[in-house]
Amino acid sequence: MQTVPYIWMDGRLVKWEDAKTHVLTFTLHYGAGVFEGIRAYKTHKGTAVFRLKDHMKRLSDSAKKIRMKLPYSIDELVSATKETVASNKLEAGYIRPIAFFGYGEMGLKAKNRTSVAIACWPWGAYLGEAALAKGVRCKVSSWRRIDSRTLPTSAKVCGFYVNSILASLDATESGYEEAILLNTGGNVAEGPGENIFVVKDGQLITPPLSAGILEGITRDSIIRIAKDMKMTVVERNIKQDQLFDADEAFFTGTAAEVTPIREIDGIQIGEGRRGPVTEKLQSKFYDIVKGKDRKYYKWLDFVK
Ligand code: PY5
Repeated sequence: MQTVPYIWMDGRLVKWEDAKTHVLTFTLHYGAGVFEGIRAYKTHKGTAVFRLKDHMKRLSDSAKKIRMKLPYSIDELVSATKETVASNKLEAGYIRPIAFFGYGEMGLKAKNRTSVAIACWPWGAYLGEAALAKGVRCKVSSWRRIDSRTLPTSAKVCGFYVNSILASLDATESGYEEAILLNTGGNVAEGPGENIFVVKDGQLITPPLSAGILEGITRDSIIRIAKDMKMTVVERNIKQDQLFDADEAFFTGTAAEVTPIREIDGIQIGEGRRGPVTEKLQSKFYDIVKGKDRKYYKWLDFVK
């Protein structure tokens, strides 16, 4: 990975190479920590962080669901993020805040001190630059998305990503680029780190939050953009075979942005390339994050 000079850790900027923690860090052992993925984009008015406060609000909500008290307010985390991006002179890239229980006791009931770190680095297209235009080939994973009766799936918890990692590896080791996970009820849930949308007969369809998905901020942005474009957006369950009938399909996520899906389990989706609706939404999305659409300035937080 590409490094930058500083990482914000527990209230101050430390050198990248000094942002360390003890091997008995509680979260390293049990996965009880929360994190976020945020992007900063270069605009003509300087660097802007996309929906920063919404991400920090979700971090705080995630923490609450694992009984973690964050030692900083949402506003403090927002300013710490801007300070981190600015001091590293990062024009565009990815921001990773994480809150974890540190070193102390090892029993499961331990309430070790919560540490918070905010790192950032330059990071291009998650599924590759070519994927944004061409689309990706996906595999419906044999691993089901973790169930909301077992874990608070709406939270972005470190340990939950073992499920995502196994699905990702299942897909890539079988020669695909990304996985799609069904939930334990057999409906489509999401990608390992992305929400999913399909286009059918001019309608935009995406699984509801009750499918046990992460309430993606990019998902919400695309829903709002589509509605502003007067498109019909439907949140409803999607069966696996309905994926194959789709005219178009795409992923949304901070890392993945808007990535078209061109094939699922060897079956071509639509024309087998980025569809026109996907392209329209994708291009609007990039205009917005790059500060080219005044109407959506409310989603941009300028670092200076
Ligand atoms: N679903 C899952 C399981 C996710 O991890 C993510 C984000 C999303 C959906 C999309 O949410 P949002 O639009 O709010 O980003 N994944 C992270 C990201 O930064 C981590 C990827 C490794 O995109």
